[in-house]
Order: sequence, then structure tokens, then C-alpha cells
Amino acid sequence: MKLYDLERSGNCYKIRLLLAFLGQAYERVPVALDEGAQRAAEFVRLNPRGQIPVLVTDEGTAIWDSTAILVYLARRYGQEQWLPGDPLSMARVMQWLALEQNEGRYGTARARVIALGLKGALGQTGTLEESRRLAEIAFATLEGRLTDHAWLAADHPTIADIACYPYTALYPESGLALDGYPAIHAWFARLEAWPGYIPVPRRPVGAG
Ligand SMILES: N[C@@H](CCC(=O)N[C@@H](CS)C(=O)NCC(=O)O)C(=O)O
Repeated sequence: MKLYDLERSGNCYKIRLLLAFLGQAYERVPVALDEGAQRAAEFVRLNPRGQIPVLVTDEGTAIWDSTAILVYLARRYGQEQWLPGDPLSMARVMQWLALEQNEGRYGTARARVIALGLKGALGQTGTLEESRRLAEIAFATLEGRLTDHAWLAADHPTIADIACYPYTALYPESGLALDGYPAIHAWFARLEAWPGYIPVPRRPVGAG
């Protein structure tokens, strides 16, 4: 398997985290977003959206979008643990994947892109204030569930937790506060203690 990625990308980290939990070996292919490598013809053949992550499977099929890749890896290598296959469990996972790709992406993740001045299309789609408002909705929704449950979609971690964790955990880089959300902090600690966990790509303190 090959993963086209970049260290600082939270979307790519979702995939690296699941692969680490699964204990699956893979090759990393760095994509220099700041130099526009995502718009090169050979990359656009892999992902017409011009975004990372992209996974090329052992059979040579390219899969783009972090959600699609999580679904593929969870079902291919994770038995029933990371994406249970019964209809209700699957729906419960999907609702958190939807939160992540809406309030998460246009909230917490976009606030990080804007606050850090990162290049890329996402930062052009809205303001910092709009992003922070959406992030608050994401945080409140997560806190509501986690106040009386250990995990988002089941009684064990699933790809719902893996998808929602990275940009939430990167909240300081988005210029957001998470003081009033004790259940989210407790969930961070549970996921960070899960066997195989690899650290979220925080920028070193003092980095510009
Ligand atoms: N919904 C997509 C979003 C992927 C995405 O936004 N990727 C960013 C890096 S985190 C990217 O490749 N940006 C390239 C650009 O904006 O030109 C996913 O979950 O994979």
C-alpha cells in the first residue's frame, strides 16, 4: 500500500493513525502541497480533486478522501472493530464521519488553516469567525455524546473516533479554547492510550 500524504495534514494523520492501530505496513509518498504538487497531472490522475490523502491499494487501485480510505481500511483489515457492519452500527459511525466533514472540516480544520496561514483551497472558503462558530458546534456535539459515553459510535473506538480526533486535538493551532469540555479531554486521553497510538502532528512550540 502507498499513502500519498504530508506530515502536518490532519486528514492524512487520520489514515496513518488507523494504519498504526491496525499494525499494517505501508509506504509514505510525501506530496509537497506548498509547491503545488497536488495539481500536477500525474497526481490529479490519482485524485481529480487535487487533495491528499490518497491511498493506492496493494492491487493498485487509488482511493481518495480520508473518509473513503478509513472505510476501506477498516473493512479490509479491521474485521468488525473499526467499522462494524450491522446497519445501525454503521449508521452511528457515519453520523460522526458527517460531523467531521462538515462542522469539523469547515470549523476546526479551516480555522487552523486560516490561523496558521497555510496555503490551500480550504482557507479561501470562509472566514476565521465563521470557522470558529462551526468549531463550537462540533465541540458541543462531541462533548454531549462523550459526557456519558467513552467512544463516539460504539462501546469501543471506531473510525468515528479516528476521524473526529485529529482536528479537535489540534484546537490550539486553530486558536480555539477547549476549557469547558472535560469529556473531550478525557476522550483524548483514552484514544492516546490505545495500543498503537501515534502522536497527532502538532507544530513545535515557537514554530511560525
Ligand atoms: N475531504 C477531504 C479533504 C482533503 C483535504 O482538504 N486535503 C488537503 C490537505 S489536509 C489538501 O490536499 N489540500 C490541497 C489544496 O488545498 O490545494 C478528505 O477528507 O480527504
